[in-house]
Amino acid sequence: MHLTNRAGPDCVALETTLLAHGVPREAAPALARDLEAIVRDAGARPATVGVLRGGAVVGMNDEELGAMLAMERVAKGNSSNLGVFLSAGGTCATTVSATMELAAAAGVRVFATGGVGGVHKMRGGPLDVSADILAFTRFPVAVVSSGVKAILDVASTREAFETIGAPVIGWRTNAFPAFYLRDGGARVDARFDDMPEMARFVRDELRRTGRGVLVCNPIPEADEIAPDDWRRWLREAESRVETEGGAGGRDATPSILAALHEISGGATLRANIALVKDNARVAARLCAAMMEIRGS
Ligand code: PSU
Ligand code: MN
Repeated sequence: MHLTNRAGPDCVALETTLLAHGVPREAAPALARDLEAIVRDAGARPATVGVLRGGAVVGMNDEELGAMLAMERVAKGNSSNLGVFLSAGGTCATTVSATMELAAAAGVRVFATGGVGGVHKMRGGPLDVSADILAFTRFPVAVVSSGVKAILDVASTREAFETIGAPVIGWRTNAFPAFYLRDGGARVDARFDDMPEMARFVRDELRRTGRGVLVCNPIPEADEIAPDDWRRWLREAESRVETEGGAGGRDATPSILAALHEISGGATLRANIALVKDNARVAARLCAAMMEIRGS
């Protein structure tokens, strides 16, 4: 693999799929800049991850990120098709699974995203389980997220983490959050209220097991979406995507997110951006605290 590694253990990985597919394209460059600035301000170094013309990059520069986000259509790379882009000289944004894979190869231990993928069942479609889940069994990276996307079967997704034996921990929460909602209806394995304590746990766990940790940071209270609005919007978004012929496989998540952003008049987009930024802040603080542990 051709890997340009500008990162290391003092870095927080950021992914490109949420930029290229999770928000309207015109919002992506500013979000990318803001996330990198937030990580720096909180005491770590940002390392945005993507694949450009067959080369994996951990720590994309402005030119590389600008080139990717200027493309009209950017492919979505997860652990299953990452190698195809690498071998064919292709370009793709990386999802949680592919970002974990490349971050691990670059020695990066902390990664911030919005929400991880999981178990999804759309009416009439097959059972869709994101590659994100199993990536936690393979790559020693702590992923700071607002739990899993609320468009998923949240309870089954939480069970899947139990099945694969990856720890799910809460930053100042006992509840397993679901993206726009602070409480997704399930629990975390352990709650941490103190950053050095969480840093020690994460550092030791990554070393001991060689696999990932899901760190759950609920969306800030002020940005949470009212559950009633959420249920209404999701029903409408799903039926819209279905009547438009459905969106299978890799298009499912981007299509539903885009429909939600429209139906909610931008409320879900604002909430999404707010939670991603907060996750970047917490991830950077976690990374900085891990760097302070002697011998790490
Ligand atoms: N977080 C966001 N927006 C996103 C994602 C995360 O706020 O779009 C992306 C991540 O890259 C995650 C992907 O891996 O959604 C899940 O896609 P799928 O369900 O197809 O596995
Ligand atoms: Mn999927």
